[in-house]
Amino acid sequence: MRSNASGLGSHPKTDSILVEAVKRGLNTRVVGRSIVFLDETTSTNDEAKKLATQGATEGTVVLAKVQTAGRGRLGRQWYSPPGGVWMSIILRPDPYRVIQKITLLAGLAVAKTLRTFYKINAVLKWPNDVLVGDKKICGILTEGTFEGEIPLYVLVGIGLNANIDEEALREELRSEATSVKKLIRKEVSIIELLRHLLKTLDQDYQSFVSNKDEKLWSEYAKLSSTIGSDVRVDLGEGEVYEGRAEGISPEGGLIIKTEGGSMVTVLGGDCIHLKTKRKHEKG
Ligand code: BT5
Repeated sequence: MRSNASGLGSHPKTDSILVEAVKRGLNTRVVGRSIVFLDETTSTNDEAKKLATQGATEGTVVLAKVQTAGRGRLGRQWYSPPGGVWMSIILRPDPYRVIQKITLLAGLAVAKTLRTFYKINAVLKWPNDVLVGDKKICGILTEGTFEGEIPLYVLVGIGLNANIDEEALREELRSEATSVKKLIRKEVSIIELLRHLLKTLDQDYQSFVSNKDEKLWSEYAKLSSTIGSDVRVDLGEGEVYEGRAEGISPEGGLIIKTEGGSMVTVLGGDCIHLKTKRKHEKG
C-alpha cells in the first residue's frame, strides 16, 4: 500500500489506510485526485500551501485529525479537536475567474451534502458560514496566492463539526456552534461524509470552471439565510453598512439595499443578521 497519495514523496504522518478508504469509489475529476491525511498539523491550510508551492496537483486534499493552530478569518481561532473534518483543497482556477465565489461554492457543497445525505437543514450565511438554525456547523477559509492580480493557487479550508460533542467545544462556543453528531444523535462515518462532500464539491467546481454555474447560484440563493434578512456588514476600520440583503453580485459580494434606498455591494466582511427571514424550516 502506498504511504502517500499526493505524488509528492512520503509524509511521515500520513494515514494511508484512511486515504485509501476515502478514495475507494470516489471517482471525482479534480477534487480528491490526491489526498493527504495527517494525524496532526498546525493548520491544513499551511500544509496545503507547502504542497501547492511544491507544485501539488489541482484537487489535492489535505486532511488532519487535529489542528493545533486552526484559524478563521482575520487570524481568529478555529477550534479543531478530534472528530471534525478539517481539510484544505488546492485549486488552480482560471486566473480570470472570480475566486471570491469559491468560498460560496464550498459552503454550498457542505450545505447540500448535509441536507441530502443527513437530512440536516443547513443554510448559508454570507460569506463563509454554514449554519443550522442560528448555530455554526461549518466555516470556510479561502486563501489565495497571487502574482500581481493573478491567483497562482487557491486554498479552500473547510472546517466541519462532524463528530464533535458539545462538551468537547470550548465553553464560549457551546451556545453558537453545533455538530452533525449532535443533530443526528449518532456518530457519522467520516469516510462516507468525506466521499459525499468531495463528490458534491467536485461536481459544483466542474460547473464553475466550465461556466455552467447559473444553477449553482440559484441553489445558493435558495439556501441563503442572509438574502432577505436585515444585515449589518462590518468591513473593518469603521466602515459599516446596514440594510436588507438583496442578493449576491456576479463577484460573490453581498448586495445590500441601505435604509436610504441605495444599493451597495460589499465583497467581504463580518455579517450580522439583525432580523432573519425564516424560510428554511423544511428540508
Ligand atoms: C471561519 O472563520 O469560519 C473559517 C474557519 C475555517 C476552518 C478551516 S479548518 C481547515 C482549514 N484550516 C484552517 O486553519 N482553517 C480552515 P470566521 O468566520 O472568522 O469564524 C471564526 C469564529 O468561529 C471564531 O471566532 C469562533 O467564534 C467560531 N468558531 C471557532 N471554532 C469553531 C468551531 N469548531 N465550530 C463553530 N464555530 C467555531
